Amino acid sequence: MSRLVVISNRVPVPDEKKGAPAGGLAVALRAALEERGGVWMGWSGKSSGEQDAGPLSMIEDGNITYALTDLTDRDVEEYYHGFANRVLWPICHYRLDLADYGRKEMSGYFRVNGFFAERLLPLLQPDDTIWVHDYHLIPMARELRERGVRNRIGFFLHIPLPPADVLFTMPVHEEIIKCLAHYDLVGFQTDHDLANFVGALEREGIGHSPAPGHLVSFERKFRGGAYPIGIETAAFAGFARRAASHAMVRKAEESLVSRPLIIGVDRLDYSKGLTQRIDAYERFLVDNPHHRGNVTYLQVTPKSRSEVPEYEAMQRTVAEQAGRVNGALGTVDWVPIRYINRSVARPLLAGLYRLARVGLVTPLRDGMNLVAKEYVAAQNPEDPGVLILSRFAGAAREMNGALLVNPYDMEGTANAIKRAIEMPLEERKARWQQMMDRLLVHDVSRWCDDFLSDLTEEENAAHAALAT
Ligand code: GDG
Repeated sequence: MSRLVVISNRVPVPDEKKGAPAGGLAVALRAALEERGGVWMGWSGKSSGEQDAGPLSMIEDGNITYALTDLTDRDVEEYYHGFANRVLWPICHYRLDLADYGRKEMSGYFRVNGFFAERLLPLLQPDDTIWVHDYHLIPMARELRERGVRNRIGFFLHIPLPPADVLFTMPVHEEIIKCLAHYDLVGFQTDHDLANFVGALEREGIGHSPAPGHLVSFERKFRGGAYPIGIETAAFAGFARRAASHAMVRKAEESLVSRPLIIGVDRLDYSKGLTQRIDAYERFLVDNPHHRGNVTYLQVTPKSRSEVPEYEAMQRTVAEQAGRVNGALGTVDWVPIRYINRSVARPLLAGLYRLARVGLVTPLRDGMNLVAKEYVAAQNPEDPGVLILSRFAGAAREMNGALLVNPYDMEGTANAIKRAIEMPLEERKARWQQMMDRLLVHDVSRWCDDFLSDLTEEENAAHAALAT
């Protein structure tokens, strides 16, 4: 088995584990690296100011080497806050209204990718398998190839890939597609994302798919596939079972005084549909007065990307909205929404999932959404809760026991909340079992294995081949 080299924007180094920002990527990849040994490289999250970054900082942990680089202020501004989070993120989440395209940011994005490639080069061995993650690093393979790297290089996009009409609003879309053609394998969360990619190639006559999973574009042959990311299902289920006796979880349980709990857990991000969700919950309470005072909605929302103006504004909006609902509908002995605007510890989170009768996961658009999967895995098999899931989350393609909702349809979501709260035990069990069976098989190790075996299989030996 060859070594694995992972490149992602942020790297969860061991001593940062506790305070690491919430995110699905960290949990998913450590397991694969531990098994194969190798390197995980990325940005330290620190700025070197106006000075060029110093040497890589290297941290050894068992058979994993973490390699971190600082970036200059200008790099952080243009590459991270600029092109990645104010162009690629909104466009891939269908928010054309929020995209703020600038040539300076775009060239910073490509420059920083070149810089990462330059720094990675001395760490590479000839038979390493290289796995690049997410929208920050799309040009990485091209940058490495230009520096003579012939290794297998795979790319996984954690966020959605929108259809051509949306993608092409980005002035530099053709360059982005060209960059993807330098990988041996490009992985998406769902078959819809893959189909959107093929559609984008065909729409402008810049590529096609001669056979399922095979792609040709800009005179390069490569592969594409759908690899829905999973969680460590069995481990997380055990973790949640044990967390039930955690002191804070017990306290939370006592404070509910037998009211059913609805839980939402999301980074503070406009893609997660928080304002629409609170509207739907309010509608549920207004339409169902008998449930008022008899249900509690806990929304855990760690801050995220606060330096980006849209996120800063949203932080205020959501807090105000929760406050308004509590002011309008709360009573002296009942608060409709408990809103926590910071990260909670993972054991507490697992215990809270298990306590909750309803998991409310209603993003307007989401690559996968691991919260939906964690919520299901955390349930007590004898008394499982109900997952309400947006049809626009990648997870909706798999979670067939969920109540699927359209998050733009406030009444529909309000009705689903009512249905979930009132759902009889037998139906809850049947729906949960269906989802859990799938999650146990399609867990995160399976995801890694599927991607890596497709990336390394012999049939792909003519990797990064020029199309003839
Ligand atoms: C991206 C894509 C895709 C959240 N709050 C707390 C906390 N979290 C953890 C959750 C979960 C993770 O963060 C969030 O993962 P999601 O998948 O829901 O969303 P993104 O962060 O947007 O992730 C997404 C994912 O990548 C993986 O491919 O599914 O579509 O956008 O693990 O548990 N963890 C702790 N405290 C919190 O307060 N400890």
